[in-house]
Amino acid sequence: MSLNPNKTIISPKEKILEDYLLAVQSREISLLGRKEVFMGKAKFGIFGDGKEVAQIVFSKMFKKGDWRSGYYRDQTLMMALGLLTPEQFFAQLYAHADVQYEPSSGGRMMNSHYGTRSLDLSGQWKNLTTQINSSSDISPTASQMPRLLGLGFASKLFRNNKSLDDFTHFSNNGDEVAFGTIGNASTSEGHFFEIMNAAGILQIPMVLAVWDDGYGISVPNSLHTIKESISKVMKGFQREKDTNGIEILVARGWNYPEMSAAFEKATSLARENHVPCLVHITELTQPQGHSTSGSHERYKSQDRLHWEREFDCNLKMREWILAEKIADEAQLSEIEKEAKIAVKNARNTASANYSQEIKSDQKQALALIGKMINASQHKIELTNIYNDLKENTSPLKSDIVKACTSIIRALAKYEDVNKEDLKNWLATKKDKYYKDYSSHLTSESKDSALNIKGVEPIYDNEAQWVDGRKILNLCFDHHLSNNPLVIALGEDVGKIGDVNQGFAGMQEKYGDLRVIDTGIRESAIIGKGIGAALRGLRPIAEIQYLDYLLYSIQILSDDLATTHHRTKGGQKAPLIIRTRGHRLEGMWHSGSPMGMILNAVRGIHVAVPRNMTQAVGFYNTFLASDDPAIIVETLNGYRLKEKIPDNLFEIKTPLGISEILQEGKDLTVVTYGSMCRIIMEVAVELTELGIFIEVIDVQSLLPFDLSKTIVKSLQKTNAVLFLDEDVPGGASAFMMQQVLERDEGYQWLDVSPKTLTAKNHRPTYGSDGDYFSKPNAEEITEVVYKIMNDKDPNKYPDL
Ligand SMILES: Cc1ncc(C[n+]2csc(CCOP(=O)(O)OP(=O)(O)O)c2C)c(N)n1
Ligand SMILES: [Mg+2]
Repeated sequence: MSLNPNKTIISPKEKILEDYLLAVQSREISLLGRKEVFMGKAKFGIFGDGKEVAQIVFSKMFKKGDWRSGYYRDQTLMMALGLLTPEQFFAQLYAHADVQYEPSSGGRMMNSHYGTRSLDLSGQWKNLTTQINSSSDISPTASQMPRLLGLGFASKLFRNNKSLDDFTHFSNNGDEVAFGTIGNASTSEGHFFEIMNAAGILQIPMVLAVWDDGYGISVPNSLHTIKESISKVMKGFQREKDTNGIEILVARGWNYPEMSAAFEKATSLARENHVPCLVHITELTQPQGHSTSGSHERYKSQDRLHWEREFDCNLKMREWILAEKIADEAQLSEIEKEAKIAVKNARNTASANYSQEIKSDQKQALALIGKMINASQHKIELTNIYNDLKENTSPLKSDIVKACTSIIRALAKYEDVNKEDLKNWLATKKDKYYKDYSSHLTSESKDSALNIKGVEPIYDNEAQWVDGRKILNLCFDHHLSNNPLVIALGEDVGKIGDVNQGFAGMQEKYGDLRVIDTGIRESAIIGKGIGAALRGLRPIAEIQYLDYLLYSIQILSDDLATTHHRTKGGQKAPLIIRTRGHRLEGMWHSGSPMGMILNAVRGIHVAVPRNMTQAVGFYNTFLASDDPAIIVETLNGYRLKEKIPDNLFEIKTPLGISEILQEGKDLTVVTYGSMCRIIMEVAVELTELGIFIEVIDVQSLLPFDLSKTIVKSLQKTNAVLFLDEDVPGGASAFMMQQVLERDEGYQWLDVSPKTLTAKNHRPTYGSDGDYFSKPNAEEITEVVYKIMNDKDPNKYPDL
């Protein structure tokens, strides 16, 4: 069957042959990549075979400044865009931990997880409009969707908000298109529908290609999608005359001109008119099956396998080139030969580059070990270790560490100058190796939130007492007026200024491009924030109640928390998530699932202010930094009166610096957030029992007490209670581990450490529900007294 070029613009002859070369090269990469895994040179492989031609056509739509948010099938797209070389492909397959060779992730992510570098080596923004940008891929299916929404949404803001005109290194008048890719099966995820609905409402420049190969691993479309077609499913989303919605286009994945026509139409609608488009690319194949983990012969019928061979896009392109007499058989064979050689060479270069550093370390280790062998009493044992390491032709860094550690252990009882040399050398290497994998969890730039010094509030004698919400309102007004990059978005944030009126009046003052109402779609809210932050904006994305953070915890955990780390400092998304929690009313309005958050979001700072002044200090800190953060305001604090500090706009709450709210000598109580007010009331009552507690508000949970205030307090009180509204074993367990283990606080204790938490269930409704579900004053008093009784039963006899 020959393709029939129609009215679409077809590239000139040479360009088509260049495209064919790339398609064949990319296929060779997939074939060779799979072999590398089976030969044990790499651990796992997933490839883009069967999608080559579609991705080459798609690549022609991109311009400088545009963004991609895609998934692991896109090697051809990345190469066609000039964002990936075959050497870099293999460097990632081998996990080369050097961004010079593997710029997507510095060897941190499994192969085919791509991304470009938005930041220079000092962590500062590059000019994003002079490069094509790819946000960094992650593995969870459809998780590229929330971020894609934000990338497209940012263009809308840059185009329509004139105060952003000066930020020419982020955008050129909002002309940038956010291009997405997703697998057919992944469209079954909720993220897909949530985001397509949001895009259709927002009218943003977004073009999403669905690569449809009929399967998601082994599961066919009949089990994934109504009518086995996502473009049919989406018909109700289709825009019509004078309505919003999306444009839906369909093209077959082996048909070059058909795809050109579809992508060109979609891109021009998106770029010029900010219409989001879905381009369903059907009839794609997956010649090597899903990944190196299995073979597709197990689940595809003979008929299907036969069809896949016949409709292989590269084969179809070849047939088309011959039919159209663009080249003859001999020329194509030459191209195919050239591709094979180029890919083999790239593999060899990448492999040599990957092992260069390790082999040099291996050599150094062998030299140091060699010096010890003769002098040692353990000649045979050492020689065996030496020989094993020497004969290892593809050593890992861990092989070197293991060998050196064995030697040092074998010589534990012997003094040897050479042993000291080896120990020092190993310590330096280990330091480097650990950094290879663990650096850049949060910003390491000069703008890191950890570098921001605290500035205490100063109060005038005449300082006004106002509702806590007013303090926040003044803060948000200040930032909106001083930094055009700041935007706020969330449910009810716009017109009514959020459910507690922190943003009251702000939409009226700054417009709906700055203070933005959204639908009820928490993942989309966070995705909008992530995408906008990746493009230089400073969003404050609101999750209305802490309990509803669960709807977005996946995207916070998988995407935002990992952005800086997984790109080894190549990308940042300094998004602030604003939410409110702790005690108020009922199961879904008074949760405090801090343990869940702490365990899920390493890489995001977590601030837990006890009042709105402290919260403002955190907003000021984070907006001056380039790290992402979650700020949990206290739900019951908006109507409590606070004094307006004289220096409200300058105050900064520092990260990881605990504050002593009350000094005491008998027992240290460690807490945060809403519990602070309760414990301060209890502290007064406790003095009547002759107990003087020291109350410490940790202020931020991630990072936690870097100031070591708690351990210093334990040196004085020798007793500790961790007080928390989370479930038993939640945030209280985290705090206890940090204090007793990390900071070695155990050594100062005269009595067992204790936690007092909420009950082992969701807090129940009503005043009594709250009283009996969360730690109450009487319970706290009882626990504190019991600790004192354990500590000194004579002074504090049983009550
Ligand atoms: C949330 C989640 N569930 C399961 C997986 C495991 N998984 C990886 S790829 C895949 C199938 C995806 O199929 P499709 O979207 O059609 O993309 P294709 O691989 O066919 O290109 C699955 C189930 C995952 N990565 N993420
Ligand atoms: Mg699929």
